[in-house]
Amino acid sequence: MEFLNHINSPADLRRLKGEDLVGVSGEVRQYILETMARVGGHTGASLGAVELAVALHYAFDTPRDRIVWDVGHQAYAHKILTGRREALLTIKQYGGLSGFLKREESEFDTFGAGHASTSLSAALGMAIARDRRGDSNHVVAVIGDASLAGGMAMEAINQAGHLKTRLIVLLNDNEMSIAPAVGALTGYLNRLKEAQGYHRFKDDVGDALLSIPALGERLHHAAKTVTDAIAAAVLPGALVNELGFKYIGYVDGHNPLALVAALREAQKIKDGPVIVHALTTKGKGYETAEKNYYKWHATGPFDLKTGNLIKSTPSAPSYTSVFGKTMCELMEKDPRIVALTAAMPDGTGVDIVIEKFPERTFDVGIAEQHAKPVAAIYSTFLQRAFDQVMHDVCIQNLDVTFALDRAGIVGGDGPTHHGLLDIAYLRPMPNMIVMAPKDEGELRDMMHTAIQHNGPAAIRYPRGNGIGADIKRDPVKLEIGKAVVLRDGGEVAILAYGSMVQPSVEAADHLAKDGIETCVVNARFVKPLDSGLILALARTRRLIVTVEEAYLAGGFGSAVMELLEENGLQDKVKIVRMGVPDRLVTHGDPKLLLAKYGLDADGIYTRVRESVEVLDDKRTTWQKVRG
Ligand SMILES: Cc1ncc(C[n+]2csc(CCOP(=O)(O)OP(=O)(O)O)c2C)c(N)n1
Repeated sequence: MEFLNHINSPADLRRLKGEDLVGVSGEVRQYILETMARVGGHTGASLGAVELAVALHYAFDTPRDRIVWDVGHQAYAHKILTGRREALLTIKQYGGLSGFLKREESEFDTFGAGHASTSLSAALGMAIARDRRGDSNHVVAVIGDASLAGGMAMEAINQAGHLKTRLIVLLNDNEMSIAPAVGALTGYLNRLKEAQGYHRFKDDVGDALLSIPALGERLHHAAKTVTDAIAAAVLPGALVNELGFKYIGYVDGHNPLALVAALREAQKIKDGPVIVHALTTKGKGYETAEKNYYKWHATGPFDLKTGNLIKSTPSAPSYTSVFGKTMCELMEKDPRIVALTAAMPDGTGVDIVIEKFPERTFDVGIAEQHAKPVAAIYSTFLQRAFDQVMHDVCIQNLDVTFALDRAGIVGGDGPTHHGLLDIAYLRPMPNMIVMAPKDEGELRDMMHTAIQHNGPAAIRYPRGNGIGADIKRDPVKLEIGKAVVLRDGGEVAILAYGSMVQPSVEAADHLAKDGIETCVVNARFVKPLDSGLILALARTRRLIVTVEEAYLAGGFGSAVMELLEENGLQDKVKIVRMGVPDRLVTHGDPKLLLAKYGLDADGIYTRVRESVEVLDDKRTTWQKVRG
């Protein structure tokens, strides 16, 4: 690595000659490929943004100039150029680099990310702060075409144009989200590319773009010779013009010199925001990834020579695939059902539904805020639709099912992607039913139940594979608000929710061997709770342990405590709540993270044992006092 070995910060990059940038980009691309082949990650997205990162750190004085990446999944080249080259091998692993952007990780990560469409608001805020300070640094937001269509990004565009704030937006346009990008804005961007004027611009001055330095002057000269409304590489497009943005484009997003030239032109614009429109190819430079851009957005490890993914064969199907197949079955039986996804058809299992029912399946783009009625959305992404769930669905008691994939600890994607809040944000909403299956068979039952139910319902299920339950049998309608006692006896009751049922059963087996008999309940519903059963347990047991893979605050255990308090039983029984405490959960192997919070069979066993011992000690002391 002729160049990379000597680039430990963007300042090193900026010492190189412009013509070296092609070589640097080649090395960065190769490095990403070799590393991703070993550890996996957002391979295709990051390959597509190599030259963007190189050009940005070359053209701007980072970190004084601030680059704000949207989502951050495409920023591996940025990580490599900002002193994290070696560490890239640890990406998404416990204790290693974050898969997205993180302010604690680097001064070059100006804004933490993970969710889409936030960069423009953040960058606009930074630009306004700069102006108030009387500073002169640049602020650049880098955003993909799909994320640009997200509501938050649109809101920021509206505000930036209105304020005329000096701000640069680098649009990474590859016509893709994870799946092909959808929506009117995508159509607009495509028309922009097809417009005659822009082609003329490209033909007439394209070569000039490559010849830096002194590019600006040549461009001005060339532009004067173009007869239509193209002025000095600042081209007002219909949308951007109306909204107060200048437009520079389009630029070949894999030509670092052209990009540097365009970014330097953008730096000269002082009187308002400007969009630099770069055309890129997802998976650029790796044939398999370019061809299968959809699958290669993110990958596991792969064989660099063949491009074959290295996959272990799972023992049971994933919850996601059980969801997708069950949706198809349910939609076959009931023509009223439609499926929705927000830019995640394959991640949520809706991809097979689209194939079978193209007319009844809708990809709404990265717009979680307006999806209805069986809406398959990751738990973490539904967070941004809180008000829409309440206002648009619960208040009107609409018949909408929310299928919350990736609920709980998700692993490598870390704190932005863990789905730990859904119980807390859904539980207070009137009319909402909230449930979680103990296994993939029960997921099918719950989908069937939610669809039969009139009114809003949410089902949360974890990332990854099921436990090998029977998914052949027909799904059955469950009684809403009814829990199931899986094992009875003893003075202790473990109330487990969703993914925590299985480890609780294992813990109970282990406890029984120690002579501690426990009752284990599959709660099924956190709303409505099975109050009859829980109150009866509170009256007859010494200890109730609630277990959930979610934040404790506002979660399942909280719901149980509220129920006891409402019924005056809060002092009757000792309650221990197990779940995730009030702190950010890092990225890493989910098993390891769950174990860290005691949320596995061993952890549950230990906690119950300790709690029983404390109670026994108290009992002994009390008996001694009584004499
Ligand atoms: C709110 C939210 N919804 C969904 C996602 C999942 N997601 C990650 S990257 C991505 C595609 C983004 O597309 P684009 O902005 O065009 O960037 P590209 O990957 O094509 O470079 C999606 C949908 C997310 N990160 N945040």
